[in-house]
Amino acid sequence: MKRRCIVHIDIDAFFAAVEELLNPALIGRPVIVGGLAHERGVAATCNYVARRYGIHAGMPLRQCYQLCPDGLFVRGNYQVYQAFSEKFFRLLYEYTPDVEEASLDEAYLEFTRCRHLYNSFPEAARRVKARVEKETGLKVSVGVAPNKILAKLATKKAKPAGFFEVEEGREEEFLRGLGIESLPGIGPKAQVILRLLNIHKIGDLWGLPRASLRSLFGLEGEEVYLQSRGIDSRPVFHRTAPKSVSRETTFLEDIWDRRLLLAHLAYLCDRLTLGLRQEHLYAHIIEVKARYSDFKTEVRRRLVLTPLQEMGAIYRIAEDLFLPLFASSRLSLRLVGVKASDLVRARPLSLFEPYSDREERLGAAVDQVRGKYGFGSVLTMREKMLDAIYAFERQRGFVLKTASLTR
Ligand code: DCP
Ligand code: CA
Repeated sequence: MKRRCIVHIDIDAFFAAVEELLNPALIGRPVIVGGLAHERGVAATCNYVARRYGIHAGMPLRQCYQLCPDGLFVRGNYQVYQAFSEKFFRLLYEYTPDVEEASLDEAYLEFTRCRHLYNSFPEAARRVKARVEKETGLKVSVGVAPNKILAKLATKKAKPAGFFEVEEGREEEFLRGLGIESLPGIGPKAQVILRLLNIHKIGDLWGLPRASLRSLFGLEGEEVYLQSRGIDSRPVFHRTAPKSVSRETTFLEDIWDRRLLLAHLAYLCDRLTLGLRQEHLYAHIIEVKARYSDFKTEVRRRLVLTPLQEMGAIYRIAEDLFLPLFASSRLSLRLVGVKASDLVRARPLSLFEPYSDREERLGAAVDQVRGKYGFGSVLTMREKMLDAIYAFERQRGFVLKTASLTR
């Protein structure tokens, strides 16, 4: 089998680096992005100067201030970062069509398919790095390896502004000395357990039989076993972001009751926001659709300047759009739908409010509970009303049996 060539590329201190580029007076000083020092909320990121003070992404701003009172705090401007991100990816696609957009500032490139275009992969990867840095003005770190996990670990090693290649035959040597915390499968809890067993480096993990890992961590243990050996066959997955996400449902019988209609609307919004979270998308346009018993269909939409992902915020708009549609008609409804479009990837930052990841954490917590106990385990008051009407299959999740639900 031919050795694959994967390049992982990640912008250093992305938001903070953009701020430095826009305002060179910041360079060399600790910069914290996400809000002002006295504000509530947490740091979205900080530059490497600030990291020397112990500051990191996710730290409450007040704590950042305590660690570094001389730090320069900026709220940040999401639209600007988005523009840099788009430029970053445009450049990458010039080298290969196999680009996986892993996050706003991070990508995997695969050169395996277009190997005939390049004499040397590491050299090609260096060219990509130089080009991105020249065209965007931002520093990037680059890792080159035969698969994704090794490439990502190589980038970590290269940070900041570096380049690291895991050469053929030297994979073991590379992995051996890395800390166990660098593996994605090893969370804080697993770290504590392993450290008690005097396991600190990836190389130390090799001594543990597969069965022990499985009894320690269950299925995760299987993951850890493979990861610690640098085994990873995941393809570089080029996915284009969807243009829109929508959910709609046709009722078994036409509905006239307003509260019941709003309950369906809430359920659809809930399903819709689940889709947005899974794709890491935020919507600028929210749209509501109503089809009356005479099959006439009406659509109302609203543009929001701060893109939304959160259920409550999207539901409020959907309800606002929906009520007049319903009030203006004496007919009952046979279908309702919601749609989110003009989608952007990554979290919005407000110019007027400090950064906070409260909503994302809430969404993630809800998804986690539902993953375990089914969709119906967490419902809003409105949705609970549906619970009484439809027989929800809790084992298989929350399913509207009488209605078709389309993605
Ligand atoms: N980001 C965010 N919220 C987080 C983590 C990151 O808003 N919890 C934003 C700010 C970062 C950008 O995404 O600038 C990229 O995230 P990274 O994890 O790649 O962090 P940085 O690019 O800031 O630093 P590094 O040099 O470690 O990659
Ligand atoms: Ca980064």
